[in-house]
Amino acid sequence: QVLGLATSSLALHAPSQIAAAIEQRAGEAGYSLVMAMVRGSGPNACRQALQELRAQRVDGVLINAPLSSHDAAALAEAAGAWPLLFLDTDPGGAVPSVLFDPAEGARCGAHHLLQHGHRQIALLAGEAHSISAQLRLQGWRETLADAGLEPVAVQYGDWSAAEGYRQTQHLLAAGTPFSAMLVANDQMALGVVRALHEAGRQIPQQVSVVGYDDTADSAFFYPPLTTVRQDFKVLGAQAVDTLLAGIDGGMRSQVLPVTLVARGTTG
Ligand code: IPT
Repeated sequence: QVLGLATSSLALHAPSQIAAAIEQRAGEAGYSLVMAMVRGSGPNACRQALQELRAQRVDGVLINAPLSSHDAAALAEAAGAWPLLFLDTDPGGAVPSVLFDPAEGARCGAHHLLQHGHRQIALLAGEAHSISAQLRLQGWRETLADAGLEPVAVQYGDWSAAEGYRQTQHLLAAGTPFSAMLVANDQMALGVVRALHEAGRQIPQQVSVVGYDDTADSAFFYPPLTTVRQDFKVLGAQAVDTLLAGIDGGMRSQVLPVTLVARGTTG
């Protein structure tokens, strides 16, 4: 028996760690895993990957690629009785999904900075077309607005360290005063921390940084990264168990908890 995984680029740390966790749980359950990369964004890119998996006769598919509720619903409808479980869509949508709560994750990170007294906070969001990036950004904005604040800057990056580095250089060059940054993932935060170091800004004495993901390497940044933890092992296990239930009958959507891990980049 075979499960399918249609995934965002495995060059990114989060999708690759999620894929590893899925593969492990599938193996424990006696299934093998076939993967198809979703190249590009949107429903057509996803449809292509699903066709590749269909041709390999997988019993059900996990989709870890950003899809709006609307696009996810269209794919699920077209799949008919073939079970699809979505890992990167809006938790408010109608399709079966296993997701970390993006609103809660964003709130934790922003709250942590507010508790430390920060008022000048810059935002570095993820890829503009990604639903999770949009929902995290919205959560940050709402939490800041509840505290009577507007972000001092809003930028977007493609989830890579290189982009975190470049966007932070732009922010510094613009001369906007800021005491903290909320960054939509740890990989971008790696580049952010490097750019701040090079500019002579001390972390966390002059600038605090909060990441998002808590990938396996994040505790080894310098300083160790404060971040929002998404437990990818739990995600992988729940995703496989839910899909297997779907192959036998019904799937129940789940929202998984996130937690703030306070380390050395905030104060
Ligand atoms: C999301 C990660 O948080 C982010 O770092 C990036 O890798 C992105 O995936 C790629 O699409 S996790 C996803 C399950 C919302």
